[in-house]
Amino acid sequence: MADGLNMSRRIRRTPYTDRVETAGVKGFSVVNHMLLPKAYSRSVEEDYWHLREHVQVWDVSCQRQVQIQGEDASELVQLMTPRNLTDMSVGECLYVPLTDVRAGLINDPVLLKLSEDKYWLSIADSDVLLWAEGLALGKGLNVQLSEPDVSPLAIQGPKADELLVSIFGESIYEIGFFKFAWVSFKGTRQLIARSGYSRQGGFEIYLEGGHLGGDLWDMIWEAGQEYNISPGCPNLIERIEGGLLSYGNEMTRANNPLELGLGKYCSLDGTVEYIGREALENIAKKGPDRKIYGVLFDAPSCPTCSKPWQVKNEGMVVGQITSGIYSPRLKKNVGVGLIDKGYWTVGLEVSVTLPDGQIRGGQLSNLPFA
Ligand code: THG
Repeated sequence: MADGLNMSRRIRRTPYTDRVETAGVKGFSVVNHMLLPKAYSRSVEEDYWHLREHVQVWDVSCQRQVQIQGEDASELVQLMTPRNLTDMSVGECLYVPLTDVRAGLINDPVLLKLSEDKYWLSIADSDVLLWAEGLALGKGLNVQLSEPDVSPLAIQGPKADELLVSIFGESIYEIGFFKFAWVSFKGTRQLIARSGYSRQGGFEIYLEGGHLGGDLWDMIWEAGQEYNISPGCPNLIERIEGGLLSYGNEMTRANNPLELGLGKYCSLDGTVEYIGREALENIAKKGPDRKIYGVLFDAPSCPTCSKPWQVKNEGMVVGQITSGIYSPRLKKNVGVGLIDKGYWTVGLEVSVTLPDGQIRGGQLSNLPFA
């Protein structure tokens, strides 16, 4: 299959793309109509080990912000998610499923509360701004919606704390998980959160002002030399092992939050009103028809999963894998996907059918993988 990406203006560059190219990027994906680096000179496996030991800088500008500001901002944000936001404080980040009227998933962003009347939804790959515009219009809400000039740069890995302390000082240590604070950079105030799309710890700097992108990258890069920094990107092995879901892969609007294990982020007792509440409560009453599981299956390494792979038990199709890759740590392939009701047993013997027809033996596993 051809993998080349023909660039055009419609595939937006980021404030860091020039640096990413200098750093030797080998390929991109497109998320939110924007470039996401997918590989540098080293293999995914080498990057995986490096991420677990050192520190990496990731251009995740494609995590665009949908800014919701105004008198009715809190009302609109609550309308968009089943997660109860009543007690959310300024300075907090929350992972929030967004649902449509059938409780299908629209997106699974990180929500940031900047002030009592200002929020950012840091989105995965779908056009949330248009959905929000439509809701605001239809409900007659007093909000201003925009995609501000904000481009997250992630610093991930066990040495991220030390690296950022060396730049911004000891106050970095005080930022709690999924909390944010402000740092000064070149005379501007920038938001920094302890978050990111890995389980290795780290931060995301939500750079406001794209013209500062090159300078921010350079500063992190230079200070990072002491910590064996590398350019990187969300790592598929690490993400699957860590049970981090990917919108468009593990979920689309055909899926609801309960089957994806996001029930802990859903209010189901009627205390808050949101789009899709009735549908979600009905699914909860009945129980979901399928549930997300890990699948650990035999080597050698599987190809890229661009079309779901059937998972069978005793010859019966019981689910499908939507992302998979070889784990050099577990010495098996790790996959993730939805499994039908009746087969929800960790350790259940299954087989996975790869695109070339090969059948590999495996077992259902909990997420994250041990
Ligand atoms: N960071 C930011 N924006 C993002 C992502 C990110 N937007 C797109 C995508 N990633 C959204 N998906 C996720 C999925 C999981 C998590 C974050 C974003 C995550 N969840 C924690 C967990 O599952 O343990 C914490 C959840 C919580 O306590 O609220 O980290 O990575 N800016």
